[in-house]
Amino acid sequence: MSLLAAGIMMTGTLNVSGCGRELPGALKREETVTSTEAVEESESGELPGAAGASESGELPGVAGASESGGQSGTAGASESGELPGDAETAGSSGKAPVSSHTRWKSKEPLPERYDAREHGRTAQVQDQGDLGTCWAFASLLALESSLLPEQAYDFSEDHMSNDPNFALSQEVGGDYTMSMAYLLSWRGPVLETQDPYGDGVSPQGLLPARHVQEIQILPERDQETIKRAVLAYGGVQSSLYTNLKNATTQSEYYNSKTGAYCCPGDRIPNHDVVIVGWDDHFPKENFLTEVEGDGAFLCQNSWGPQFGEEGFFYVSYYDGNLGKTNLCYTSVEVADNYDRIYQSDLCGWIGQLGYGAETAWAANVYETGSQAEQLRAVGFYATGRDTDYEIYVVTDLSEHPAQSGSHELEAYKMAAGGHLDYSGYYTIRLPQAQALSPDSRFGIMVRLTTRDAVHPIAIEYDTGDGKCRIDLSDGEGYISPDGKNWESAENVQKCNLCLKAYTDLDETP
Ligand SMILES: [Ca+2]
Ligand SMILES: [Ca+2]
Ligand SMILES: [Ca+2]
Repeated sequence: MSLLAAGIMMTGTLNVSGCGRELPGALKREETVTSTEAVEESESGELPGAAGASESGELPGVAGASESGGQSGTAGASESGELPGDAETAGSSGKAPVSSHTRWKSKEPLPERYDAREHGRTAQVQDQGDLGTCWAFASLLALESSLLPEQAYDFSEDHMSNDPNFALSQEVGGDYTMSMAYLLSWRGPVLETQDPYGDGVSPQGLLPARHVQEIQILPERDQETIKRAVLAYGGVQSSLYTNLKNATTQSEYYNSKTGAYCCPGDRIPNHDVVIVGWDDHFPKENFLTEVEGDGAFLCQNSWGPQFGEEGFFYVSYYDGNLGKTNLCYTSVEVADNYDRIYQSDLCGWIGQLGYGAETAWAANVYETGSQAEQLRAVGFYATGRDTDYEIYVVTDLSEHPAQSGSHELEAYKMAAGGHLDYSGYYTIRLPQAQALSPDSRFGIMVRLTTRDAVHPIAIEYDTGDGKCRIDLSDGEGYISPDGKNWESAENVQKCNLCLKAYTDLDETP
């Protein structure tokens, strides 16, 4: 059979957050664009898979939505009800991953009001100054919150926003796919003390203080799930539109007396904040704009303690943007959880690829070093809600499987499988580690089926928008519509696949 044409799309509705400033038009990319002519037929009926954009219209608080949040599958972690901070103990004992899904399962009614500040679960208020680094602050404040109250960290926003893989300057801005790419590649987070903010320099060679292994992207406008995430994991990173620029500016959308913000309507978001609580009875009269009803999320900003209520403010449930894109740091492990990470997507989830169907296969081939290793886990993005995955491993590959027309990739073994409710990045620990020989080539592959998707595979590629410095020479990926017929990701589609492997080195005899 001949291969179906594969198509690439950019992730949907990605915006560069410039923290209140007007951005150059080229950066306000909100259209889905395609990069290959082969994509035409698969584009019809396209639903942007990223950032939950296809979920628009979903009603907030759909019953049961939060009950099934998280992941389930053969590689699921323990059911013991753990508290934030268990990553430390779990990681240092058996190097087991922290269960991500059990914390969602509470059937307890949600409180009408919650304030993470009262529980010691908000990070220290920060000031981004004149730079367009709100995206880095929101990411790291949410990450820090997820580790509190047991573990208090101040991570370095400078290190994230100065990362050499990103081509945007600190003045311009960034977005959450960049912070995901940075954290999930283990380039960070590093400590603030190692790379203090705002001095224009970031030392090289710093090592991450923690390893982020899972970031879930919560469904758009699902207030109940956002609230349950705040209770279970801490701060949830989200975006809004604002014409405020710092603590001293004013806006028709912001009541500085009550710390209440609401910009109804369909503006492009340009500022990132962290949701750290809510109040269902926050009076609608507190807003300058007319809102439909009471209720607001409590948010942490990065404009210093002079802004709002010592750095925090309330954003109406009826704001046009807050709650559309929601990142939750659901698994943050110790930095020695695995000895090695294999990856080719240092710039992360930039686009998506598929064959016009919900299912596609992706494989990355990596080469071990001079020591035997154990393959412990595989990591990938679910690009939409309701993703079924199957993970396969093939070891001791001899040649470039697709380029040579060989069938080596077909000799795979299934290693894990399961279901993911939300989009995001997931690390799936294999129930049984797979032995890898020294100086050998091994392939990890996933069969992904994402509801309503036509491009289920996350890829790194050069969109030409000047946001990231893409290196395609660091990967050997293959894609397939059926797990039998493979084509080169790099040679045919000019992309790397977002598909990482985590290994431990065998003890030296
Ligand atoms: Ca910091
Ligand atoms: Ca610095
Ligand atoms: Ca690459």
